[in-house]
Amino acid sequence: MFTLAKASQIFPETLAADAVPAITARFRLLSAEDQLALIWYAYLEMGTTITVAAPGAARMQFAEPVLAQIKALDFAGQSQVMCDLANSSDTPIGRTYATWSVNIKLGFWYQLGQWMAAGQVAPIPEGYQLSANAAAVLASVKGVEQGQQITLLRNFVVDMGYDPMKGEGQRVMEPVAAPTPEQSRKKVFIEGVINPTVNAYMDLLNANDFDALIQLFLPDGALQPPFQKPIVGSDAILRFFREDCQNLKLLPERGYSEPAEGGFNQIKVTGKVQTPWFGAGVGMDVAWRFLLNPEGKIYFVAIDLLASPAELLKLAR
Ligand code: 45D
Repeated sequence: MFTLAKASQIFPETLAADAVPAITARFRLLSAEDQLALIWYAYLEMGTTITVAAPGAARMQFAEPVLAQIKALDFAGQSQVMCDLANSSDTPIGRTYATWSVNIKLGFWYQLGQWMAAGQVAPIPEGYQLSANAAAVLASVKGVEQGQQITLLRNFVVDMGYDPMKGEGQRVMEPVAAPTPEQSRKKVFIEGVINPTVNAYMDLLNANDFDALIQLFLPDGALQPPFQKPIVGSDAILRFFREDCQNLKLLPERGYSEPAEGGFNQIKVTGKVQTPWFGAGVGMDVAWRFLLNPEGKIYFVAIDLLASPAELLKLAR
């Protein structure tokens, strides 16, 4: 029978973008000043080709008290807060930050970035020289594809702050919007795959219909996001969907399915995913690796950020 460890090994020829964890590990070794400056330079550079969508008020309300507190400080105080966040120092702001969902963290930095550009919050000092290591990490960031670059920026932001609960605590998240009304939903077409569960997965996630989506999973099923450990059990997966997966756009292109042992079915699909932060400006190349039980319920699905667009076509053996 399948265990989770074994399930995660399906379609082993899938090449994920290993540059992302490698660059993230090198980034973590840099000083806080270097980290902030590096993100600033990377962000400026990206801004010439893609723009970040301004977060809505529903998301920003949670970060506003802390943002107001930071804006009221002098430049030295503001720089200190940002360094403390990058250092994961144990401060009240660092603890609050750690309770926010990913999107609130990103919204917080989006606002600080706007204020830094406008001169209202301490900028990166003019002529700041990155250390040799930081310059090398920045060069690596610039060298990867856009989908990998935004994943890196997201990783950098997620890791900041001080979390005594190590991710196990209650999390503050933006409200969950109502699912897309039935009549405005679109259906995906996946070349080479005709499977009701896989199609429903894509369509329900695209419609933000998380309550129906979770019904496709076995109670002890698991979902593994890119570069993360599997999230196990429907309660945890539903929480993840509500917290992290609103307004994603899944654009699966093709795939194939083959029988696995015990009457299970393994299906690999490749295609693109867009995040609401960048809209159609950035399409991330991904693979979904599904393992369905004989009744068509999801026992395991992994989402991989692919190493290169060539991986999109690497399907049948
Ligand atoms: O420190 O099927 C400054 C799942 C300088 C679900 C700054 C999925 C100082 C199941 C510039 C101010 C979710 C797994 C900082 C599929 C400083 C499923 C600011 C996959 C920090 C398909 C920086 C979904 C800023 C995927 C503002 C793959 C940075 C989603 C902003 C991927 C960065 C989404 C932003 C990604 C990054 C989103 C907005 C990678 C957003 C990235």
